[in-house]
Amino acid sequence: MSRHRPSRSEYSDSSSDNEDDYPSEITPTIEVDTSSLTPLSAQVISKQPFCLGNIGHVAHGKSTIVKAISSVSTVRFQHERVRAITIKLGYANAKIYKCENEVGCPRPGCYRSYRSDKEDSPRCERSGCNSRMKLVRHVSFVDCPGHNILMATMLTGAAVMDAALLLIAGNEPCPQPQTSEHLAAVEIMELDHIIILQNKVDLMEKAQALAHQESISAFVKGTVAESAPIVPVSAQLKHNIDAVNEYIVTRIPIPMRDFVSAPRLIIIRSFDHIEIRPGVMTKDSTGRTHCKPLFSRIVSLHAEANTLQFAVPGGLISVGTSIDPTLCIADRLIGQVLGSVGTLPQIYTELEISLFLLQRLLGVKIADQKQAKVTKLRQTELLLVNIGSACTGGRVLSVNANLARIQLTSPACTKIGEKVTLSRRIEKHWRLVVGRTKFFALDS
Ligand SMILES: Nc1nc2c(ncn2[C@@H]2O[C@H](COP(=O)(O)OP(=O)(O)OP(=O)(O)O)[C@@H](O)[C@H]2O)c(=O)[nH]1
Ligand SMILES: [Mg+2]
Ligand SMILES: [Zn+2]
Repeated sequence: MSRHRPSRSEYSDSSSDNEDDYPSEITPTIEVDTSSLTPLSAQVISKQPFCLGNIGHVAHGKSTIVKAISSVSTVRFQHERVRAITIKLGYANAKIYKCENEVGCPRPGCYRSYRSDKEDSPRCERSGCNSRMKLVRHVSFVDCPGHNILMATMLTGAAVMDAALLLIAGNEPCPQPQTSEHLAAVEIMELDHIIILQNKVDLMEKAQALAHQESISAFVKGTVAESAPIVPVSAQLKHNIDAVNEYIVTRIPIPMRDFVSAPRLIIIRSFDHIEIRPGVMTKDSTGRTHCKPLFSRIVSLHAEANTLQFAVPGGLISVGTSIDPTLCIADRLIGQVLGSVGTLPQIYTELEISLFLLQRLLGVKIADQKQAKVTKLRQTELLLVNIGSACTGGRVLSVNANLARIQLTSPACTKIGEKVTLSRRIEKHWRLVVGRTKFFALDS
């Protein structure tokens, strides 16, 4: 065993106690020439997508558009079905193809999308065209809940998005509260590739739809979405989905990926030994939190239905480990970070951040604009802190004009310079109050 490996007793594995019990045929060494990989390399695009967030106000059609593009329903839980709203982050992958018959199959009809288990060069389905279609994009939708009480969940999703589809229903005035709040959140995450979908146009007259489109343009002026295309669609009737696919291909650049750096989920070979931080957290009698990282090994890698021999950055990857399942139930590990043993960033309990208060509260409807002004952070105030994908409470220890020191309720594994959002409890629910924040110093 190498010196960097944890000792046997530190493993949290519930399965085999003896490493040598792993059958030899499932421990292949996978040769990957990382220097020649790109996100469009055949072996990458075919298996692994990049992340496209679906954001916007409740019931504006985020889940319906995911279904229209990917043929996958993100509604997985009984209580979501009953209430007909999204509660947890939904996931679905889709492959987007372009017909190679440029003359016979004009745009946007030459763009089509399918589930992610579709082969890489299927035949075009347009009658009379027998050409092959080329796989041009592979996307992983992160379908956010739009309900105003689920902002914390949306912020967790925002941490993994490479680009976003902002859904705005045409049958309601624009903007609705979570239209603004979600847009502000992705702006803080420095996401600048956004496509606006004006949904439910099947319910509108043309003149009405055009007037509504003007109200969208006015709303996004001066925001990161100012130059985003606004595509009229009916997610329900699957109208104009080919145009949405075309915009995804032509307007969203392939995220730049680093395939060669030292590992933190950069390259994970199957059966590597891994560490998860902060791991299991316990409080001692003095109230101090102790973290015990989890050690395990990878037993499988998947991107939705695709089994992966190796994983590169991009899209959502499910990593099968031999960790005791009771440590993972009820989403207990959400926000934790996985990487090779000994390579993960530090665990922090206190942050010092530079902050930029939002001028107005975005997530609520308040008739009186004065009330909607965001008041300054107060010492001892308890906030919701999202750092990367970690989400925890935070007590304000001190604050001045644009600096605050915050003590986290539970420690986070993160790095200096990571993006942070702060939300305040208003009328029982978390509302985004601080934008454009980065922390630059902290205590571990
Ligand atoms: N008429 C019409 N109805 C639509 C369209 N798209 C979605 N809907 C309906 O609008 C309702 C909400 O759609 P969802 O896709 O669940 O909305 P959502 O944005 O995912 O909602 P949350 O996740 O709860 O925020 C459903 O009843 C859909 O059938 C559309 O293009 N036209
Ligand atoms: Mg939904
Ligand atoms: Zn064709």
